[in-house]
Amino acid sequence: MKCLLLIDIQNGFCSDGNLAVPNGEDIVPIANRLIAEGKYDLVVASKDWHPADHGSFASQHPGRKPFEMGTLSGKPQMLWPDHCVQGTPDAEFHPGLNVAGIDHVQRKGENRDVDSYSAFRDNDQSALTGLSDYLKRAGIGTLDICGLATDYCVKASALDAKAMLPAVSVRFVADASRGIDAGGVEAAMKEMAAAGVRIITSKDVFAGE
Ligand code: VGL
Ligand code: ZN
Repeated sequence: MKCLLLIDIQNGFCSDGNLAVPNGEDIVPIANRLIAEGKYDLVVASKDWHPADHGSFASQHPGRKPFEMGTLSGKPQMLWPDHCVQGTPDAEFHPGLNVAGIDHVQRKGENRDVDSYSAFRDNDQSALTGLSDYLKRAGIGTLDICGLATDYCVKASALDAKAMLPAVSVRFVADASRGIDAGGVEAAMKEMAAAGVRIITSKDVFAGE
């Protein structure tokens, strides 16, 4: 069983989004090709899905600006612009994404007191989203992960997949992903590789690897 996990391919992380990832929308046609031609048994997509008063938003910390470090529930927290607020266009999937090809949507980031980069669990590693049980029940053997942003939610999801699904082969599809910061992307790739995540491209998938 092969599963494709698309991370946060939402308007908020594309150009004109509230937390735009440079050229984020460039991955949409690649994601669509993966959905259509990647021979996946299961396609799952996550959505960053924040309440309007989420504690990761700089707007909730008087005097603080986006992209400054702050604290949330006593832990260091990057303060973000308001993004992916539940029910707003910013939180919708990119309009070019083939949503009909998605079997299951996993929301995350709904608790205002903790951020949730990973599609599997909150950043404090306590509350689970339910995705690991869902994938275990589905009996998957290979999990290919891509999306936005490589240096935050994609990395966190890939590392959690390795930690929480030890029997599953986890791969990061590099050309189907974009990051917020170039240095952060390089560091994220090293961290994923060190944890046993295989770095591949969509070409490898189409070649049947
Ligand atoms: C993300 C920062 C804040 C992401 C989500 O999807 O990578 N990054 N919320
Ligand atoms: Zn977020």
